[in-house]
Amino acid sequence: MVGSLITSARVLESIDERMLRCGVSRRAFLQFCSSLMVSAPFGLAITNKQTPEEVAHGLGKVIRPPVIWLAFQDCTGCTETLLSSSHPELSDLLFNVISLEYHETLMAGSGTQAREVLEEAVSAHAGKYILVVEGSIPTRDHGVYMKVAGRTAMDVLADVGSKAAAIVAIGSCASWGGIPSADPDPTGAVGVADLLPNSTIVNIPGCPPNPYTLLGVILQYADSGTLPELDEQRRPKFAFDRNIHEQCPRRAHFDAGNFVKQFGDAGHREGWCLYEMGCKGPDTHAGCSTRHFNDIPDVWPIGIGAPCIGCTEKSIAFRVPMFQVVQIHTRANPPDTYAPINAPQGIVSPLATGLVGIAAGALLGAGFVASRKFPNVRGSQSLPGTTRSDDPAPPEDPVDPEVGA
Ligand code: FSX
Ligand code: SF4
Ligand code: F3S
Repeated sequence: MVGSLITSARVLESIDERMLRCGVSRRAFLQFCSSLMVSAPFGLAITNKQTPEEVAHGLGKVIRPPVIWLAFQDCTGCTETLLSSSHPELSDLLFNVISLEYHETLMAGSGTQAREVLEEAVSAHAGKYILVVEGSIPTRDHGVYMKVAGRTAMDVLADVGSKAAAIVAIGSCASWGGIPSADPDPTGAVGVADLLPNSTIVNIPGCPPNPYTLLGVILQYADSGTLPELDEQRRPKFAFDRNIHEQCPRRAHFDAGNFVKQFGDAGHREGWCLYEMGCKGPDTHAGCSTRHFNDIPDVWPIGIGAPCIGCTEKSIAFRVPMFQVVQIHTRANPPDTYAPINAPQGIVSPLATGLVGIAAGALLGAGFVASRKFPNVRGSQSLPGTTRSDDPAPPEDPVDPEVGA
């Protein structure tokens, strides 16, 4: 796939020029821009546009950024997750939005031919390309545990990374070591930032990561030449500023004290909270509770009944045992503070019932008014194809044209 790009990609062209040359119609480009508006995460320059025409106008003028993708100690899940995205199709992204110069898994060439392609791409686009790194880098014994074309991964990263405009470390392995760095860490696996601490690096952890986060970072760079705002672990805030536990669909069960005690028990079948099965959601920042995988609703760990292992957190995944229960740091544990569900029932006087009824009625009324006043939250993410919070409201009295007004 990439091989066909390699011979023609030395001269970079704008997305408009590229599409015109490849016979992509304006209509198809606008459809592509519509899908970007839906699937690209909120909070980016591209998702602040109002219409597909506006996106097309800006994006069309963009020079396709050259991208070099290196794979080190990995399971290829990061590439696989990108291959599974369909809004937009991967081929649109690869062939039209970016100029993918080198990707060992996707390219047809191998051996000497592949090595030459990498060398040519690095020298032709030095200082301009985005380097995407997948997998950790072995450092023990001078990095002898991984060699590509006779060079250690450390050497390849130092060379290709030092000439990149920016580096995206995709997946937990490239971000900070991931699975290969789990105890006893036989290869001394580290992430990109450990070896190139002074480079411009965006970490997109996750095992696997969410493909739309990579899409968002690349689109932001392509559209404006800037990178999104990062947190202290170099993760894009637009995707990692939310806590799984606070936006989990099972949160009501946590608050009610309904916990799965064993996989397959009645609570598990009912979709109860997985906290006691070691769920790390309370300590984990990621968008997967609202932006699911493979473009399929509910396809994410907790959605399919597995506890979150904290795969986006440096200090949790592959460090803390999978079934170890985490402390609740940020919130009181409701079962300790709320009345037990099966509290023994006493006899309640009719007067007390009436007073409680009045108080509950007042609270419900206040809650209703508050919910009416609650503004749309622009930062929330939604699945591809779902309604955006800032979409215009539907007309109040739709008129059926067949019937007439
Ligand atoms: Fe690591 Fe990527 Fe985990 Fe795998 O290749 S982040 S092992 S899902 O996918 O590097
Ligand atoms: Fe969801 Fe896990 Fe929190 Fe339970 S502990 S509400 S399953 S994130
Ligand atoms: Fe990872 Fe937890 Fe999400 S394991 S994919 S951060 S639910």
